[in-house]
Amino acid sequence: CMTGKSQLPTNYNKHITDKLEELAVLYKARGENWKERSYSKAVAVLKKHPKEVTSWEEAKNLPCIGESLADKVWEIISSGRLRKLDHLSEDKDTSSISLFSNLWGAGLVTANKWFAQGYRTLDDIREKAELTRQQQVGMKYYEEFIERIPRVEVIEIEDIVKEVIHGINPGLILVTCGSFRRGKSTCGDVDCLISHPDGKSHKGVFQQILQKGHDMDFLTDDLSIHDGGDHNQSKYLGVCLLKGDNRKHRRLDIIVVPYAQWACAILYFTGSAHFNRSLRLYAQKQGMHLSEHHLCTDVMRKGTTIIHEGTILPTFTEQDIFLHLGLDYLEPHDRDK
Ligand code: DCP
Ligand code: MG
Ligand code: MN
Repeated sequence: CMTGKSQLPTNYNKHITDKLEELAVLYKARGENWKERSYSKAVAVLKKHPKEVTSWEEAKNLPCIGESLADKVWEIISSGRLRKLDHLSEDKDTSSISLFSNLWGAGLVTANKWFAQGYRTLDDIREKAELTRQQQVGMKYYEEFIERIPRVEVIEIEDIVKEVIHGINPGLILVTCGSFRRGKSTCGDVDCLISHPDGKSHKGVFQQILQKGHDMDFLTDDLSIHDGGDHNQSKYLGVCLLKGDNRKHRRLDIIVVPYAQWACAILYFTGSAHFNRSLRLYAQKQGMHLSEHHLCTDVMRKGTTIIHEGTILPTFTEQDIFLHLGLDYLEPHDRDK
């Protein structure tokens, strides 16, 4: 939802949209798709609204918000709560499904399938469900993975990865992206982005990192390994463990990119995912195409399919990307929409 010519909108109604979004997620988990859609539409409208909504009438007058939604908005404004949300999050069936979809490698489709097969608890899943290799890892660390990682520990993990890459080549650079770079106090995982400014010394580094990481028992389990070769991005999703007592297994992503893609990669992996979607859509409206690899101009589309790739614009920094798009630069802290 990007409006205006040069400014991304501020969400003046975050206290309302946070709760409605949570409720939409629960409706989705329950398969109540039309409710999920109407809540999501209302959330989009409220996020774009240029001021804080303070009355029932004001809510009711907005597009996509009928009487029942205006009631919900008013309940949040007046009481700070939403009873329907409290009620549904305590509901047994709904909570089984969200319990299942918190398993790494299982989405809502799988969670609903397991529910339909009669499974209700994690033990049911562990004992009776057929798990993929990724889900088996997710199960092994279920309790550890649902806990978020404090920033100080993210830095400890980052330091180990830095030690590893600098043992390979001291000129390699690393920036931890994701929620960490957006300044969150806790993170779901650690997203390490790695490259080399000479444009060529990133080659072969990906496999060396994984080798060394396993040899020193820092990397304990792999979830997914994609080696993009010398000219593309390589991506590792896995599990790491720091040395010492009372340590927890943590989710670690390692991405190695050729330096030509650095700016677009750092922008993409900083997120948020929602911010990325808005920015891609905005680029599309300008006749451009933004990905984690490049920003292209003069893209030709037929419907939503790209029929001509266009020209890659030079982007050395994130600022360059905002400039090409005609947007004011946003600091990572302000990309949490
Ligand atoms: N990303 C995206 N679209 C997705 C998944 C990821 O654009 N479907 C991008 C934006 C994310 C970044 O990759 O910010 C890292 O992905 P994470 O899943 O690690 O998300 P965050 O780091 O933002 O949050 P968390 O604290 O949950 O890890
Ligand atoms: Mg992350
Ligand atoms: Mn991640």
